[in-house]
Amino acid sequence: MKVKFMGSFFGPFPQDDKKQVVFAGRSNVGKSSLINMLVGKNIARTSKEPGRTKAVNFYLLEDYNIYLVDLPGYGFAKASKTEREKWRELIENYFRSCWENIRVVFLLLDSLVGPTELDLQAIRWFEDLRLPYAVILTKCDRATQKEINEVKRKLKTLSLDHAILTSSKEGIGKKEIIKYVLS
Ligand SMILES: Nc1nc2c(ncn2[C@@H]2O[C@H](COP(=O)(O)OP(=O)(O)O)[C@@H](O)[C@H]2O)c(=O)[nH]1
Ligand SMILES: [Mg+2]
Repeated sequence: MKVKFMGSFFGPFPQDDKKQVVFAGRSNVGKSSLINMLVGKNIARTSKEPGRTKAVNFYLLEDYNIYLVDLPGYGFAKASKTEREKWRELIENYFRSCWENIRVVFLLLDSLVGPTELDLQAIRWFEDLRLPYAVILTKCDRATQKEINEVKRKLKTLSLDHAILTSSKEGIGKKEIIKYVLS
């Protein structure tokens, strides 16, 4: 897939009317790896160390004229209060200024961990802002079927009936995400 890095933004953000597909979730959940899997090359920087992505990164899918947007992750232990406030301000500003162009916010959850308190807060936030969102389970190669079913059951209790199962390591879920993005 033809893809171009458009930059790391702290605001203002690109203001053209291309649709945006957003990847959100805890730090280290696998956002950058998933973007790399989708585009078939290592364009987004991945890291073992949580909290590396501090800006909002834009990638242009040239064939579809869609932006893939890699948000900085939340919830890494070492973040100070000031860092958390900065993060919130940045994302709030991003959602506010790009709201009309956001086609979907993918909320990434670890297949092994499931939704955490911070993920639930993120979901409430998306709902308050009337942002369309969908759940993606990452790193499914690390979880057993039983563990995945347990997470899915938990999601059902939150009325989240559909989750796309993925593994960037094993290339699982690519087709389903692309189908979702293009539908
Ligand atoms: N086993 C496994 N590890 C993964 C997968 N996706 C990401 N990781 C690892 O998880 C860590 C964080 O990934 P990254 O994409 O940087 O997460 P981000 O902080 O959400 O962008 C890295 O060490 C990745 O190699 C996956 O599908 N399977
Ligand atoms: Mg990242």
